[in-house]
Amino acid sequence: MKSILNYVDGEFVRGKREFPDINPADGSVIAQVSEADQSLVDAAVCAARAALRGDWSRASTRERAAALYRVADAIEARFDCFLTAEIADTGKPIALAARLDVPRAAANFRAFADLIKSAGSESFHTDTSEGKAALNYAVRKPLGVVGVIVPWNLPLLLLTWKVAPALACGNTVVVKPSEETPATAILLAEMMKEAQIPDGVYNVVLGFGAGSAGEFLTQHPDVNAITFTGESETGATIMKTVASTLKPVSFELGGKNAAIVFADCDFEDAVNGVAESVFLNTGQVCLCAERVYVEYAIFDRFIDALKKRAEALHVGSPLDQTTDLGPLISASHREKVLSYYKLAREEGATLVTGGGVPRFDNALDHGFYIQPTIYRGLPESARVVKEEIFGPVCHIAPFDSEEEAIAMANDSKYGLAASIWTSNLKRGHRVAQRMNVGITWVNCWFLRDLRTPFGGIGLSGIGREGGMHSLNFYSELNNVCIRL
Ligand code: NAD
Ligand code: 6OH
Repeated sequence: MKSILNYVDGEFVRGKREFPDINPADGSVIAQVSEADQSLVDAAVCAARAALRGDWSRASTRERAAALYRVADAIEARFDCFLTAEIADTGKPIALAARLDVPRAAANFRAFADLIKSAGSESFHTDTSEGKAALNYAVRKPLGVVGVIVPWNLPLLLLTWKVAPALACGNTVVVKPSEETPATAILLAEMMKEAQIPDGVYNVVLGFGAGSAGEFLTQHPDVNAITFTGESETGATIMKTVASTLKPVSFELGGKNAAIVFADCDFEDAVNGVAESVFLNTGQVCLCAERVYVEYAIFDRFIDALKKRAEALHVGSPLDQTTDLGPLISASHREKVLSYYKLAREEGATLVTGGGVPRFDNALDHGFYIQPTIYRGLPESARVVKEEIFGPVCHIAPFDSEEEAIAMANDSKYGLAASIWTSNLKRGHRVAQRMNVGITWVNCWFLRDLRTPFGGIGLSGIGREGGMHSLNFYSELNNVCIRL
């Protein structure tokens, strides 16, 4: 049986306990994962601190950018290894991982290498009271040791989205991937070696959250900042933990995202786009739409078309190139999503399609599959319409007016993303600007430019990452004032 070991100070290290890494497509154990105990987390943080005093933080931005390019090249050179590891851990369809997850990992390193090379800093000419002048300029310095805690839905994509800018700014990192998906974080360690990133700059500790590697990392007095992507509740727990050591945090949390479809949309385009936004990655993307609002004039036609799309999705083996939907991540997550399917019935929803577990009559029956599902007929106050489910499911409701659609979309404690489907340019801008979210797409969804601000409001997060926002989080500014 394969073992997945922690990566500390350039070495692969075994912890005292192990836990199984399970393939969600058939429930089989693919590896034993070594859990980091407190002493291993201490060792990782200590190595990261020592590396901060070494060549990495003192390197010129050009040298660091060149190193990040080498990491990107190394990922691409081992594309198939990353693909295989990510698919085995997550069960995501090969076509999806090949077009999204692995390319984005390389793109993240290149984007932040480019950015750090071109990033300027603020400067001001200041008049002094005695009629003279002063010059102010800000110098970017590393934050220090950054703890990176990421979830299981887009493991490599989200990890590199944080590690790349953190390293670009000269920090060192201790990464804690999800217990469900440890493989690609460790594979990336090999790429770091190949790319000659100094030992101690990139460390990985494996394990769980509370009482395990995640909590040990957030508690650690020598960790300078925490960047976290995951559930809103976990964010709240981490915030309490880091309060005693006053660590800055960047949080990308949950969502209960709305799609608003106006009668003047390009119908086919909107059906395709909304279907993708509901079902991609089996609905396990924080940006997925779980609330779909459709203007009355096209409501019935839209439901029929979305139902057809859902029923045409190929739910199957992740290794089949034609598979659209893989399994959910785990048996317990499927229990959670199924509990919402049950709740929808109890709350009085009308089932449009799905609602259960598919049968394959082969090994996939041991996997954690679930049917793509659409409900209608619930009041806006229903829990199914309010709470994040994180599965391939949406509730679809009609609206009369633009104002009503905006009010319903904004009636959420979350505020991550929204999509708007209309051919009316003015309406597109008007409605987009009124969305109480961090990211709004018009006539598209999950179309990413890595230079743009990314994050959420309310329960969906704290702060923004992306482009200069990432550089600003992952560095400290020292303002230098010189009297001239
Ligand atoms: P999770 O919060 O359960 O776990 C995320 C990570 O935090 C894991 O590595 C976990 O081990 C760790 N963790 C858990 N408890 C901890 C603790 N007490 N201290 C320190 N670390 C702890 O989330 P998940 O189930 O892995 O991921 C799904 C969630 O992530 C969904 O809510 C989804 O919306 C959200 N998400 C948000 C974004 C975004 O960009 N906004 C992106 C992806 C996922
Ligand atoms: C959440 O599941 C998806 C997050 C996506 C990003 O952070 C990104 O940079 O595309």
